[in-house]
Amino acid sequence: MASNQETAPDIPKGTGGETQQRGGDILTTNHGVPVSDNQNSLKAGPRGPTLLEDFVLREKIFHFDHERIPERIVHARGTGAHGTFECTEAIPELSRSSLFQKKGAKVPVFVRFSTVAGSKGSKDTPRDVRGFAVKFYTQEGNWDLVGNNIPVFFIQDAIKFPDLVHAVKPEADRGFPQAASAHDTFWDFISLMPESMHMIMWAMSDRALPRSLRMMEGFGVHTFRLVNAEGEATFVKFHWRPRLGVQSTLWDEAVKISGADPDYHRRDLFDAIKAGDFPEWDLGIQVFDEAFADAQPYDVLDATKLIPEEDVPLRIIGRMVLDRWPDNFFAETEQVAFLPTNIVPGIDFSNDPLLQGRLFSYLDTQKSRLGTTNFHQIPVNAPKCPMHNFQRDGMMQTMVPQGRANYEPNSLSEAGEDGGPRASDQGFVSVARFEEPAAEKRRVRSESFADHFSQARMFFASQTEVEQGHIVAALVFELSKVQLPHVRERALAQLRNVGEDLAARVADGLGVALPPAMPPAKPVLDLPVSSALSILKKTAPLTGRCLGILVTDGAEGEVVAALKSAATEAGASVKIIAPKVGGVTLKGGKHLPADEKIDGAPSVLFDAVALVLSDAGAQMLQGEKAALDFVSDAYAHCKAIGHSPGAQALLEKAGVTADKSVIALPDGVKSLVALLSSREWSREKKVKLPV
Ligand code: HDE
Repeated sequence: MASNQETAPDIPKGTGGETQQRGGDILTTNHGVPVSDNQNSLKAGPRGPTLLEDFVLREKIFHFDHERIPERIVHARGTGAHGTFECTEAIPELSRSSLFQKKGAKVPVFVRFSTVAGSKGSKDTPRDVRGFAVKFYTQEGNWDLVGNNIPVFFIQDAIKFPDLVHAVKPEADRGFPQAASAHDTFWDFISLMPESMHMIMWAMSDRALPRSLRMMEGFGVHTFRLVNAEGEATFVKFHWRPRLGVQSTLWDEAVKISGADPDYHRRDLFDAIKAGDFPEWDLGIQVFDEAFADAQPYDVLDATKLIPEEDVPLRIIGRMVLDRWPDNFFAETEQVAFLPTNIVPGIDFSNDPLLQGRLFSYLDTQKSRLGTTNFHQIPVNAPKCPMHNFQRDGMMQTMVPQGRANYEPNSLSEAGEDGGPRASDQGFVSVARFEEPAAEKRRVRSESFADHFSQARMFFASQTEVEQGHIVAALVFELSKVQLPHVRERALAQLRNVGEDLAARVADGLGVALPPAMPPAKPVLDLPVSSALSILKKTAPLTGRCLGILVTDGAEGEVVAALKSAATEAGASVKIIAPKVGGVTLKGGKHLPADEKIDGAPSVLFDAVALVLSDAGAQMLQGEKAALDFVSDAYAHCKAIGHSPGAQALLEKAGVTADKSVIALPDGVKSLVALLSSREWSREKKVKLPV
């Protein structure tokens, strides 16, 4: 086949992934012209006007003026990483996907985590659902599992999505609040949509306040299908399980983190990958058939429902490791385009009406956001397997198709030569299935979607007392921000269907009377509790946690060293915080450099703290608000506090009273580290945190 490539070998072929700058030491314009001066524009004389002729200046400013692209309508704020997915259990009997044929087989992935409601520049730690989107670059094309960290959703039908998003985003007339659901329009909409109540329970729970992106579960949410080589299909739900366990912050902590470090989650992910502590998740599936689906009191096509793990246990079939930070945030994390329509042979959709709507939305939105139908050529979006078709031209076309025929069928030559590619019997085939042949074409919601409260009640009942307290506090906080009394009342009326006790506690927290219940469309069932829905009923390892050690001049170096080595041994990290970032002089004269200055690293950034202070240092810190806040917040947030004898007076001034998580050092070094992933919940009764 004749090609220009033979005569000009250094021209990039433009297959996506080869569109890097070509290097060289000399600065050039976008068109390769060497630039002689990058400091001064071209002027008519040293103090004269700038000349229109200055193509170097104009090109530079022109390009800069257009650097931004529209942010995502939802999930605008996010961060991503590259990694690998490995099949740990082959499931050819369930799926013919090349991903799952051989234990040990690996493919590259790109993952983007996000918040939903806030703009691109909002904070990392609002109360919000988190996006958990994974692009698998398989040998048969890209599969995107575009999920969330919560297994259910607010609405059942895609037609309500624009309303939901309008309601939660900043209010139309005033343009605020940013990244917050605690306002009238959100609760107005939600309280008129009883189907959202299950998701509201999750969104008001600690799940919406993850401690780290590395400590979140992920869910495909919808029911999908797995299809084997014989064309036999089963239903499936996808789950990601973090090896670091699930962990959350407290609300008061999340609020303070957003001030101390609005980039808390992306920094945490970046630091972990940079340190070689690569986050890992197991991929689990819940597989079930139509008979199981038909026997449940809910519809598996309804995205406001989950399948309790007690009913269909998780089967772990893979492992994902994130081990490479993107080279460029914009090129990769911002331009990555996830599409639920990116599906591969061996996996298929279900009729979930929310999923069906998404199958339109994502492709459509990319044209607005990335500006061209050729967004699939951007390296992060391009498949890493052969890709060949007759789609042609369009804005920003970077491929240079070869050959004469750009249509099919054609008879110019055999497939693969000038005549181009042909469909194959190995290609994607949708599951063949009769779709209720007698059904009328109607705008309708299935009767099987009508129970809006039973699983919401199950979720609340499945939480520990502490977690239930957090849900109540979150509802009280959110509804206290609602200014329209009728909206607040309607929300309370809906909550009565979830639980009388829950609604009464929220009404009490608000200081308002409980309104009459809103009659549910269907009787609310008392389903068995599902312990898998609670965070605190699961154990969390120490790995990935961070100990903050506050030091002053004259501190005992051996204690700091012992803490460091115990933490490192447990897989945790350590940060040294000092009155000045230059560090301290330890007892004995050795210098200890600090990572942070005390008011730059409040204790909300750490999982537990140690106060290794000299008597004089502790005395001095008693007069510093930042030091008192450091200690009193660690205490109020139920974190373990280790302290050297010198710190006693500071503890007292900060209001700390003894309990088993206030630990004397140096004896308690190991005990302190052992508490890095747990909290002293008994303090919640002593310290009334603001809600
Ligand atoms: Fe999305 N969603 N969504 N969504 N979604 C987008 O696509 C949409 C839904 C999710 O990191 C948008 O590329 C509709 C459920 C994630 O780039 C948009 C409906 C779930 C991300 C869109 C839903 C999600 C998005 C905005 C209801 C969990 C971020 C930009 C039918 C299973 C992906 C974009 C990333 C992003 C539409 C509901 C997850 C507008 C219409 C349910 C993780 O197309």
